[in-house]
Amino acid sequence: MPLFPAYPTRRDLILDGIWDFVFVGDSDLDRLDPATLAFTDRMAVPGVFDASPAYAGRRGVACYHYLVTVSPGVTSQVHFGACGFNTRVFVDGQLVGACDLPYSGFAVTVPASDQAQRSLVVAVDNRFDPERQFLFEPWYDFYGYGGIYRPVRWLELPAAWWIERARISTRDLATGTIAVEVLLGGAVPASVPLRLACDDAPLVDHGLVAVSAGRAVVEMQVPDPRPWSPDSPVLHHLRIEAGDDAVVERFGLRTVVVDGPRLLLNGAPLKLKGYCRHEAHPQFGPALPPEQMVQDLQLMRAMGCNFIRGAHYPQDQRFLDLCDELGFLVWEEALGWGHQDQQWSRPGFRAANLAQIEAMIHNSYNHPCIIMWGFLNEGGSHLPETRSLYEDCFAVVRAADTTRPVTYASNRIFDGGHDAHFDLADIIALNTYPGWYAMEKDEPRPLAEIVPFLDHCRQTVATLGQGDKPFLISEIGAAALYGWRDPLQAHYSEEYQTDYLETVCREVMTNPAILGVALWQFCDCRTYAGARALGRPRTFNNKGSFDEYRRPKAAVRVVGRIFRDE
Ligand code: ADA
Repeated sequence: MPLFPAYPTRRDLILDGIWDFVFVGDSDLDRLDPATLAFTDRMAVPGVFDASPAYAGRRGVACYHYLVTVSPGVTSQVHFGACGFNTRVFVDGQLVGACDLPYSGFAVTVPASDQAQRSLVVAVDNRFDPERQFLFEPWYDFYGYGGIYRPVRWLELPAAWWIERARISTRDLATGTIAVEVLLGGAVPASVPLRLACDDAPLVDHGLVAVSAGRAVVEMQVPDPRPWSPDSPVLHHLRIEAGDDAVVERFGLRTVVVDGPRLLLNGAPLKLKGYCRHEAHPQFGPALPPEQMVQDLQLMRAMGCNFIRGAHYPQDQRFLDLCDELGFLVWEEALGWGHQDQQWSRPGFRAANLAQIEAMIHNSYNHPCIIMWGFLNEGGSHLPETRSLYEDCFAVVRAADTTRPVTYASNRIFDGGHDAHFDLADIIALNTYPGWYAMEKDEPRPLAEIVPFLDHCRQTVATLGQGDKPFLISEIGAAALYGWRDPLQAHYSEEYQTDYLETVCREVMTNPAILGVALWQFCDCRTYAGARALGRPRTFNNKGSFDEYRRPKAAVRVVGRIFRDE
């Protein structure tokens, strides 16, 4: 379960565990009648059914069932950390909610009943259905699993109105001044009584605070303000009481500011060193157990990393909690990959992107670890026809959060196809693979291409008039098959990957014009099957510095030495 928000006065049921299960297959999700289902199997939640060998490769509708014991006569919310791809939620046979945004946290409201046992059915569909699924496509370079990816929580609500969340923003670091925006739900009155307590300090009565558009806003000072940073990841807690409800949120005091080509954390310039990381494991798919999350961060910490790009979707709140605690800096982004015109010309695509961005910011706002938002990975940003889509995405982020820079990962420094939207971004972020996808010259070990090409990229960004912004390498890397040592030290050998990443990391660490790097990628992960996987031996993206079981390849020692500055 994510640690925060906590609702200390409510009945809060964590539904993670073993649920009833049936794979229905080729059925229409929107015509499903839960009364007709016979649950013949069992399945773990969180979990994806097609990571189970028994259901490997299956696509279609799958249903999960759980009997929940609740207080009769009380309205509730069910919070889902994320499901995929398309989800319908039924309680006692009635549809109570839907979500078509894979990897997104969402909540559904469950009307009260006089029964103490409620039958919860969650139906998911993992088919690439262009009519219904706008954010996941079969050409994405990571496997699309079906199931309940993240924790499920049943929360009973106070009678009339309640606190949904509180968003906490640092206003002044030195004095510890914060703005607290309390988001309210239900039949909210025109003003609400607010009492706030920070850390161990006593509750302070703020009296009746006016509510506008479901929000009540107050400013306050943290009693013993200590800034959050990777070296000192201090976290504060805020308890908010309003009417019959209370919430505890955790936050960090810190500022993130773009200053010309520099990115400042609490006023000091950053050098970002780290990896792009998929939530992926051969046995669990994207439903990683917390043990694996902790291990991943320990491995990266040992290498001297301070930065993770959460590729390519909103992250598990438990993972972000850990990043807050261990002092990692995170780029969180909406789900996307190599968009093509059949996607952005589809009517629902834009709305789905904007909805996911809003949900991502709503869910993750208080994590101090998040230092930038992103979206539309390699989304056709060289094309004039994508301009308004990018503009809308930037606008939605900036309307929801003015405290963090916004960016997107572009792969568009190609002659004849330069990026056309960099002017919108606060940080220039480039995915580039010189020395790997370097087929024209067909040299055995084209390592010499790397540094000149990175220079060429920065010069091109400058000629596009964007040279005064921070320049971040959001992806770069080379594949190696774990254990494959080779006298030629050729492509796919651990030697080539090691030499490649050494070249990249030395350049990043010594070149002050480069803000940092998110190497592609932390560990190998399963990708598409079928002919698309040619070039993806084993149907894995093998550019991990670790393999899919987190066994280190030779590059780990070398990258670690450079990142740790030994
Ligand atoms: C892209 C993409 C990654 C991965 C990478 C690769 O840059 O964003 O998800 O597919 O290429 O391995 O080629």
